[in-house]
Amino acid sequence: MKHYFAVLLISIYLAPCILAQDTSLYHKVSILGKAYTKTQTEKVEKTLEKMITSSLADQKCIFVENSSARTIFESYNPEFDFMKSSVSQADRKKLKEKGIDYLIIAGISSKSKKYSVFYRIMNTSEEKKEERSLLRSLSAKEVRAALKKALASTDFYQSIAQEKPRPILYGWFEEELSDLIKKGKELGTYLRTIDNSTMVYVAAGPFLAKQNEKTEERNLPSFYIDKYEVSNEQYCLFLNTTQKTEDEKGNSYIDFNNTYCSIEKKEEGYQVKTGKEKHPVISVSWYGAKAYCKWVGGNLPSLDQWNKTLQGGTKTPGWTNSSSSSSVLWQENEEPHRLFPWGNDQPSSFVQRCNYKSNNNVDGYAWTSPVFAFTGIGDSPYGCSNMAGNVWEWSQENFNQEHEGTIEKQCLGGSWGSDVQKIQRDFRFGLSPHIAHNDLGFRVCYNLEKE
Ligand SMILES: [Ca+2]
Ligand SMILES: [Ca+2]
Repeated sequence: MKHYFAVLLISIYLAPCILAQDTSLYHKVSILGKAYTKTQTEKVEKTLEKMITSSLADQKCIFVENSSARTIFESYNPEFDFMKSSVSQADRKKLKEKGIDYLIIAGISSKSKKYSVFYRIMNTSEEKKEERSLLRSLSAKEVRAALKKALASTDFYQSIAQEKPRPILYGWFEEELSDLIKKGKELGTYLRTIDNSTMVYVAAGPFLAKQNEKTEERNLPSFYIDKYEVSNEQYCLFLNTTQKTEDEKGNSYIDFNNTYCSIEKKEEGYQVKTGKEKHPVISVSWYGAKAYCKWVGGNLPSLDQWNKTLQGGTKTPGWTNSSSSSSVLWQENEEPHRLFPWGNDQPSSFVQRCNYKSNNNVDGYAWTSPVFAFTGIGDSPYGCSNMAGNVWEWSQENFNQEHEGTIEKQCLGGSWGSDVQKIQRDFRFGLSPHIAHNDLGFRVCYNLEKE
């Protein structure tokens, strides 16, 4: 997971904006893939600042990173909510009143681990809500060229040589952490900042996979996977940020007409129906699930990733024998081919462990439950919740069956409407990627070692 970003890449995060001051830009630059010190990043920052201010002359502008800085930005600027690709007229007006002429949205977009830097420069006087005012768009190539020039100066390299690199940060399993993921507060949890998602870590190593009715040991590289199904609240953030409800081929992401869909379009943007914020998003097509994953830089889980997360590897995290503070120890997996995330016990042997079609709704839910409702009690060995029940989940695995010209995708894990057979590990079925159901959602898998 170390230093695989071969080229010079930048990410811009918003620093506290002091709008009242008359200086132009407030931002912080970090170069991914290399541990740079604060002083080093400030040098790069200055270069960028010069480059952009020179293109905008004297006009006042502020920097906004378009995704992961949302929380940071809003905590400093609670009166604004413009962390969307499209900025509302009301927010532009507020900015204009503060004397801000331009809003610069900057960030990195990633596709198959190839990152590009983008800028959008928006005129706050622009009155149309939907239309972006692109005064100038800088390509990654232009930005890199400018940075390269700055970095080539002797001064810069001399100062780098004198400074110590930033210490490398480690996760709960002593794996090296990337800049994109933070260690969470709870033992074994991680935070993906862009959508505030909690993840768990599945370490590299063997697990038991089923192949043609035989069981074989198979290795997988390490990955992170969402602890919970993606919620309505998170999907709503995605819709409001990207302002897209279909991909470039016109494949729809979400079926708002489905009676059970808990996200609706209002004049001020997409909103979750009250009380459904923490419930899993449903009525999403495979395309809609995939687009969300792409937005956060991840992917849907493969069948192997799903099964390993569900049943554990040949070793599993020994939560109880771990010292509560620093890292997690390992132990033998006593049920390496288990039927349910928690083991081979039926879901209601002693306690209710998940949301499925239980007799008389004894699990407490006739329909979806909040994504964290069975945390702990129904978790997989790695701490992943709802891998049995609540909603079926889209995977990236094909079902090898054509349906109106498209290949079906496998749906995993069962739902609130599934009986006990259908929430077991090996029960799965295929659906056309266009389909959106009221018991079908997804979660994100985040493989940092691929490619
Ligand atoms: Ca139920
Ligand atoms: Ca599920």
